[in-house]
Amino acid sequence: MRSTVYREKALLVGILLDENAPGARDPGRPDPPADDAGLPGPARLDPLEELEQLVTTAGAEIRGRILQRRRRPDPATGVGSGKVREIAQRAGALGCDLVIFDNELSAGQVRNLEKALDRKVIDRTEVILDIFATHARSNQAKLQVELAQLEYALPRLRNLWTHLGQMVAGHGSLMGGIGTRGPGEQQIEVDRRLARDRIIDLKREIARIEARKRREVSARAVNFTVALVGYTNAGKSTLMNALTGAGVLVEDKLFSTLDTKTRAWMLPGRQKVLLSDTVGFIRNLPHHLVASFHATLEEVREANLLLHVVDASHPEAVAQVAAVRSVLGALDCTGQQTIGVLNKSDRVGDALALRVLERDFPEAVACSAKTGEGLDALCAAVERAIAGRFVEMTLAVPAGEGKVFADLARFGQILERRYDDGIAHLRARVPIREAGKFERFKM
Ligand SMILES: Nc1nc2c(ncn2[C@@H]2O[C@H](COP(=O)(O)OP(=O)(O)OP(=O)(O)O)[C@@H](O)[C@H]2O)c(=O)[nH]1
Ligand SMILES: [Mg+2]
Repeated sequence: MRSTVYREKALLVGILLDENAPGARDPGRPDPPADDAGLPGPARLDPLEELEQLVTTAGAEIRGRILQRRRRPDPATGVGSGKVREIAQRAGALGCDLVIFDNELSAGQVRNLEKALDRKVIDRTEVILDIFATHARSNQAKLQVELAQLEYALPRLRNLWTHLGQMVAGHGSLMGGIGTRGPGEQQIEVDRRLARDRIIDLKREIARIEARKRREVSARAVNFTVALVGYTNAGKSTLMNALTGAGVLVEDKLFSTLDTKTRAWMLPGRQKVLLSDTVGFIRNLPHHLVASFHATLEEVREANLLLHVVDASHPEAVAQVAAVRSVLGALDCTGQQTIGVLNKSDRVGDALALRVLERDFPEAVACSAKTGEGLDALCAAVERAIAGRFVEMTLAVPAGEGKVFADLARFGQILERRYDDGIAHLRARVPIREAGKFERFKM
């Protein structure tokens, strides 16, 4: 699919929802000053910073920004008619061909805004989809992004065409308009049918990949598996490289990694585990993306242990932790054992900030993937987590019990073996979870 915001000149708009702000029902009170500089309220973090990063990553040039506090979004345009006029004016003066809203817009709001502003209007979700589309390398990632984009676009097709129909009708050059089946209306039907057919094909193809992936992941079940999860740009790939020498791409950009990479990781105690680096999360990750990246996230769902990597130097670290936990919840990964990794400790000037995070993650380890500081403590925490998951058992297994030997090979590790009169006397390390399978052979 095309790259929506490539090198376009963008004006960013954010609506801050605030109980005390003058809202649509309070027309008597004047709006606060137009720009962020004049925002009332306590000193706060820049609310458009993340959108700026997303838009820059997507390749557009940011020419200006507008913030508005409101009690609730205006149903028609999000910002209300006065602000729409101001946006039109600013966009014109700054030569912007694109207006990007930080807030999710409904199809109707996009239609109204495009009509009023006479410019392309997109929301944060579309920017994220766009970045995913440009960063997708593998066939799997490309198919998943295309599916998410089509599902996002499908309900908007009608509106786009109705909108164009109205614009043309407004200029008197074409019949049609609301409620008539003009050429636009027929075109929508064709487009929608094509989109739906493609969605069915994509889902089928992705399901095939997912089944293959599941086989691959379960074939690796003999190994202890660890997955890196975390907010985008937290340093997951840097950590993967530091721990395994994997040579994974690291960039100061959002969503550098879209495909899962798995590498062997030799712990200091000579135990080999598998470490997976995977796609980063973000607040309000478009749900179409979460759904279509199910296959990519198979490693996360199946991992024996998660390392939740946090950029501890980020002013929004606590909110980012909450956002990651919410995506993990959507993926059914909440029950998994997790170690918090407070990364970028080399950049944390404020020790208090680390303590706040540590309160959130009682067993967290502070480290720096960049300088290597604290990585030995991280390895030790992982080794402890593994040790806590296994028990040593002494077993006496009759030689004919083929299934027991197969289960031991699959789930555990045989440490000692001695045969005596058709009975195998074994000392084995097995996961606590699987210990029940061997209970009746216990000595
Ligand atoms: N100062 C400092 N910078 C770090 C550290 N770890 C990672 N970085 C930087 O943070 C940026 C993002 O790192 P990545 O490893 O690509 O982050 P990621 O979590 O894999 O990001 P995505 O794949 O985009 O989700 C890069 O510029 C890294 O150099 C660290 O411990 N200290
Ligand atoms: Mg990465």
